[in-house]
Amino acid sequence: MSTPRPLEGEVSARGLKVAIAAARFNDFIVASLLKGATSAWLERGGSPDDLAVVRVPGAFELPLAAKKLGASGRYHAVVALGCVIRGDTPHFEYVAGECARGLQQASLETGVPVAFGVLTVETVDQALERAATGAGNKGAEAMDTALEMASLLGRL
Ligand code: INI
Repeated sequence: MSTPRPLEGEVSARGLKVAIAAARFNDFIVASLLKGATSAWLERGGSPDDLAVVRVPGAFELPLAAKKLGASGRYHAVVALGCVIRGDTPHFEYVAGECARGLQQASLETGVPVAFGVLTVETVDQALERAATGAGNKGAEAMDTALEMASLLGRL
């Protein structure tokens, strides 16, 4: 007996509306994630008119914005972008942990995919590596994940 063909989503932005929620904290990194996510959106065939960008103060605020965007019914997916650097904050675990937990909760409660494009790193160098232009930009990867999940949910 042959293995059934897996049901998968397609990484295409055609016909989709997506919202990006991006933290302003550590904007020297988040701006590059935002650039990566926006470029990926356009490369995957998205229209600039169908991409919304919302800014929040820090990573801790991302879950509420993601939940509200998801619950609005206007978007097929949400991409959350931020950067939490351990060296910057003695409460790293709280900010990073609550951000991750809250984003997952927002996704599960709204049924809208929320991609986790939030860097949680030890050093600025690690953050710069993951926000560099081209392959490995975590903002671009988060956008691709959001598109794939939006497509998959439409097929389930
Ligand atoms: N927010 C971040 O996005 N990254 C950080 O590294 C960070 N540090 O270092 O504290 C950070 N703090 C702010 C936090 O997200 C909230 O905006 C703030 O606590 C107000 O609720």
